[in-house]
Amino acid sequence: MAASNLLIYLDGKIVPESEAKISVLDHGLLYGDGVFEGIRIYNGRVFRLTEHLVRIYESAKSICMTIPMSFEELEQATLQTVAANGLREGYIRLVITRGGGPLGLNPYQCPKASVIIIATSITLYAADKYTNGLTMVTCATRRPSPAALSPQVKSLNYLNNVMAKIEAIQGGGEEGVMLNEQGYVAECTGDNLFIIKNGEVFTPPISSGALDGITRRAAMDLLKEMGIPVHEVMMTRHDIFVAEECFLTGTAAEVIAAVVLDRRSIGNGKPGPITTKLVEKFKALANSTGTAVTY
Ligand code: PXG
Repeated sequence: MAASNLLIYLDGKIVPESEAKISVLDHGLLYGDGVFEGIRIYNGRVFRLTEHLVRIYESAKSICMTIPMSFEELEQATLQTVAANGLREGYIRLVITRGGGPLGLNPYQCPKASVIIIATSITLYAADKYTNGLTMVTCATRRPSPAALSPQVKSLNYLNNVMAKIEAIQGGGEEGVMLNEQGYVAECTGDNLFIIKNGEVFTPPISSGALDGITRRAAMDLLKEMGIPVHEVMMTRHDIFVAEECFLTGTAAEVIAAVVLDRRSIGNGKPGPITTKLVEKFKALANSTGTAVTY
């Protein structure tokens, strides 16, 4: 692998990537036992940092994992890692693994969780997709049932979503629509989904199995400011097929139009006016708010 100049936060120290190593006995690797967050940096500020930190502590609490740092310490470590890398635009990956321990599922045998902070860049879709919109494919792989694991836990086990992404790519698309066990639309593989019909906006409720996305919340706030009603309702693929516009939201994806689902054009097959306006508003918000980094 090519050497990088990345500086990584690992358990209290900021070290070069080549020195940022964790044990092969870490239960994050062995069992997907851990949690993560993806956060964006815009214009030297970390967007919605508090909301992301609240969510990672909630994910950890839900899986009985103690993050071995206070909220304020994790916040400072995140900001310091961004500053150490001199990043003014980019992406932060917080990863908390269960830590090393003997083989066997029992997490109580892992004395201490490990904290990893990576600050770098991420490109989910090619630049032209932000102009022309994404092609989506419905995936056979369903969102995990809440009876298996709460869809709100951003755990290190993202295999369902990886499988869905494979299906989307094999099906000739960039993004996959994931349904819940009942067949209602939940979200995409790493993004929340919205449609526009008769000038109003609709998105699956959290109870559909969608992640309570932080970009989703920001988009809903902006739409309300724009005077556009937003409804959280169960929807089927049919509702997407007959929508006027469709867009996706996510920290990595930002706000992006989706123009095809299962080879049917959505609306006229081009990013629509409400989506285009929302993309502008989101950029303005992201570039003017957030926790300032001290470089
Ligand atoms: N749904 C799922 C299943 C996600 O994992 C989102 C929606 C969007 O939520 P936010 O809060 O980001 O608006 C996510 C977000 C990565 C990566 O590689 C992370 C996500 C999705 C795709 C890639 O860091 N998580």
